[in-house]
Amino acid sequence: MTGLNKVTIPLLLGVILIAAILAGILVGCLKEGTTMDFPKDGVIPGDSIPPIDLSAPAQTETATFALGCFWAPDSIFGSLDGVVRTRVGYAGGTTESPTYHNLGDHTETIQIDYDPTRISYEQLLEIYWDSHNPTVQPWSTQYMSIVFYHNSEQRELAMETKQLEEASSGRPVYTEIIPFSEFHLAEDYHQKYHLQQVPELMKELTAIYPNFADFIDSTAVARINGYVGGHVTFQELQEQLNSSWPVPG
Ligand code: MHO
Repeated sequence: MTGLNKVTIPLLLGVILIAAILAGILVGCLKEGTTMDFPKDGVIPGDSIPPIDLSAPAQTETATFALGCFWAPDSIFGSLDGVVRTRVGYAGGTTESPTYHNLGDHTETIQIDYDPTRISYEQLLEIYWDSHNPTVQPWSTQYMSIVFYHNSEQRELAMETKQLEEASSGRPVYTEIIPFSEFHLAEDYHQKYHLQQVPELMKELTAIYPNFADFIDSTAVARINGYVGGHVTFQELQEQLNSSWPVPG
């Protein structure tokens, strides 16, 4: 009996440990939005370039933000009406040709091209402040909170809204507000990350956008990434994909 226990108990503990590790991995995957339940087929009707990508506005402005890991912001900002393109990369540092595993002093950053007649920089800033907690001191340069302004108007708005954040939270806000200088595009596997975890959708989309640069720059792809992240419903997504941008003027 004692002999049996000597073998059985450690074996049982081992099995429990393995089960706990597997459960942990599963919960981690759910957190990353990889096993969500949503339609994964026929997202683009007719499997051809949708209206939203046939009429992208020629005039856009750019916003550049750092707010922690760039995967979720790519999906949050990509879901917004008025956002034309998103891309993720590294900015703010001096290390030449940074990569994810050799970031040096750069920070994970998202760049957003938007149509200022459809969405304002102020509206983007509102979403920026709401999408992270800038009162928590960042653990590393990689995950700093930074607004990289492209002009003095953006700088003013960033400073004003940072003050409002400090007033409403009653705590210091660690966000830096610095001039934009350079943006280094991140590796392909980081672009529209949540969407890239859904093979059914990727199969459909890479058939429509065989060139990965077109995939990154597509408004439709940004919206589908927003949908996978849970920021728009299937119906809202369909309306977005089928809408055309108004001709300016
Ligand atoms: N490795 C972290 C963050 C990735 S983000 C691109 C995670 O798995 O959540 O820094």
